[in-house]
Amino acid sequence: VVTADVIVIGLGAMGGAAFRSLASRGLRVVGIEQHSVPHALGSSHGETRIIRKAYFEHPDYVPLLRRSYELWGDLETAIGQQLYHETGLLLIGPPDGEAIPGARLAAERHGIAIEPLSAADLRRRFPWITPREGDECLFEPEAGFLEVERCVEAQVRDGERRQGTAACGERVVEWSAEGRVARVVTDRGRYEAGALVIAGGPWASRLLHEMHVPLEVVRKPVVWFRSRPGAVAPTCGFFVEQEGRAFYGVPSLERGMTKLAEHTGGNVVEDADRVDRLLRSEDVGPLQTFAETTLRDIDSTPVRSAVCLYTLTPDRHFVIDQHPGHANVAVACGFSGHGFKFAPVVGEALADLAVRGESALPIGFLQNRSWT
Ligand code: PYC
Repeated sequence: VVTADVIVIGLGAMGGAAFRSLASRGLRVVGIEQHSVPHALGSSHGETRIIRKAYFEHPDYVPLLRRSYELWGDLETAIGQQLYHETGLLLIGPPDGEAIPGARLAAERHGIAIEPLSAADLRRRFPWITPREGDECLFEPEAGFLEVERCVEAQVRDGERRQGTAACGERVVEWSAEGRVARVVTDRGRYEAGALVIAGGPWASRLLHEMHVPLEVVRKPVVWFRSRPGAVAPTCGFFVEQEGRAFYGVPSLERGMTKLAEHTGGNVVEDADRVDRLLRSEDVGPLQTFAETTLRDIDSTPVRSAVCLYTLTPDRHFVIDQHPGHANVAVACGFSGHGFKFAPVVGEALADLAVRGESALPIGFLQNRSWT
């Protein structure tokens, strides 16, 4: 039996962050990952993830975002490399949609800089995007994107540098907790510790069935397109609501390329181990239509693609909590397609919950969730 102070199940974005946070507290931490670090089978791959602060989903996320920005910066300093690119973010949508009023509310409540842009401003500053008649537009300058795989990898490598042990290619068979002992059995070994963190991503339901969180995993294709020769390619991230759907894009690290995806919709995945990874015409069609109407200088031939997974809660808010039956087990799940940017602060909260049973971080609105 391998012993540790804390075991972390899952070394994706959230578990990897908890692993690093625990290791940086001088604790003996073992992280167990069924795949590799990083890998392309879950929710944290595809080159980039948007990060922003005028959080339309709910203003209560903003203090967590502020801490997350700090912690991403701390990780960049620790590894001596850039992970965050501050390109700014355009938010476009109807005035009575979810995104525009929600971002205004969060920005007002928390004093976040956002610039309303007129159609003329938009044409001048961002000529590559054409909003619909009647849409409003906000620009958030202190937003951008993170290099997703490099972030996942950096968290775990920095945790290892601080004496954490990562066990990759091991699948958890069962876990249990009793008093101040937590045990994990994998297909390759046995582990015992004082506390346990469970961050299973799209595999969370398998690990947390006693919690009865009604999680739904959906398949999310992301596709890279090139701008036409001589055209100005998108220079910043964008999130566009139209007709009850939402599309987003992020400039690729490869010049002239943009990643596009739909945030809404997605086919339900019954088994996260059996996901159709091939790009289908139904995946590309809505993105091409969006590009034809809104990003007219993009060539609609897909260049490359990936399939990611969202793990949705019914209200799309996260779960970050103690396990209801075990005080020394901390859990995080249901990041609902908008969690990556929070990874380091989620890791910090999970480490607090596992070790102390509480956290000073303002996560109350993501705890004791009820599903009736
Ligand atoms: O969290 O900003 C976000 C996001 C945009 C599209 C998908 N997630």
